[in-house]
Amino acid sequence: MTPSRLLLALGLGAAAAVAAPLAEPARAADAGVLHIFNWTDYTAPDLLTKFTKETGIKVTLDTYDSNETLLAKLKAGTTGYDLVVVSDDFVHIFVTQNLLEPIDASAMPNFKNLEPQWQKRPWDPTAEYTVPWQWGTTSFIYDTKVYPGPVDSLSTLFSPPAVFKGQVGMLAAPSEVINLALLYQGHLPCDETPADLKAVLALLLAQKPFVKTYDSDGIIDRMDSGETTMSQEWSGDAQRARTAKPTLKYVYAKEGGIGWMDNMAIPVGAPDVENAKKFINFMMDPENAAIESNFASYQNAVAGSNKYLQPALANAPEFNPPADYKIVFSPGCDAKATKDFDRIWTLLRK
Ligand code: N2P
Repeated sequence: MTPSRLLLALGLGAAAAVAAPLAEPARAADAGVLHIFNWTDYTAPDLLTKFTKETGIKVTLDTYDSNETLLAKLKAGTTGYDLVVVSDDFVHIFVTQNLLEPIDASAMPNFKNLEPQWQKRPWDPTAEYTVPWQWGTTSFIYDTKVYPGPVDSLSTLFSPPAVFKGQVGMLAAPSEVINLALLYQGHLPCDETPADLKAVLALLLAQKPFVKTYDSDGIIDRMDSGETTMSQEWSGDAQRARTAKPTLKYVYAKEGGIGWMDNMAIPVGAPDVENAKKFINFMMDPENAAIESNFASYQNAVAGSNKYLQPALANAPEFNPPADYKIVFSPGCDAKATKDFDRIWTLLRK
């Protein structure tokens, strides 16, 4: 699949979120240390060591499990973080709420290394706030030893065969779960039609007895131990799970899957904007981008990085969606859809 084909599926979201009051800038006690806040299990340790070696800048890393968690943290005020990673569909929410610092990425020396189709992304057309981190798809994995299949539909995840009772893992964020359920039911992400959302809630409530846990962290371990035998999953983590346990299979469902790109950004109030910019520029180097892809198993947006990929990753099915696979990027939900999703999520989780 070429990224240009992917771009066909992209759309612009309506920015309708309410502006939050600005937090006082953080004053980190350890000035000069770069504080990164990224998704769990998503930052190559070698990359941080290399960055420190090349620049002398020390790095700390904290993690979160969803865009919703990151948003809540930044909205709550001073965090002391210099660099965060936001998914495409949430960028407009962070920008509208004045949570991101303009960084003018196109003026950075390595910006030219980005593949042209990722230099102008619909969620940040002039690279005013963000630079691509990695991209992938969201679908699910299952253990072929527990259920031989064949499996070609999201129905296996949402209306599971009896053998999966109490053994399904789902991601822990409304945007992740509801958008995939909407896609399964033939709708687009961020759908606000009351009847469609009612049907999604009914689907998720019926699925609930099959669900062991809603948890976006620790999926690989739970699938490896057999605590869960089927799980909603992101493509790269699915590749890593299968490498640990070869009976696992990532499903390219006939209904399609959700596509996403995560993006580096600098939060307003970051104590070390200049060091964060150095790190962003560092990540647009082909070799560095490949170190990250080789660790997390997702595609990056840097031209020339492919030659540094490990063959096991470059040839992995999770890394290479079939040419006819329907990948749907979420346009980014507006305030109304976000509220609807939160209501469904509360009803599901109570
Ligand atoms: C975490 C991967 C998160 C990617 N391991 C979700 N966009």
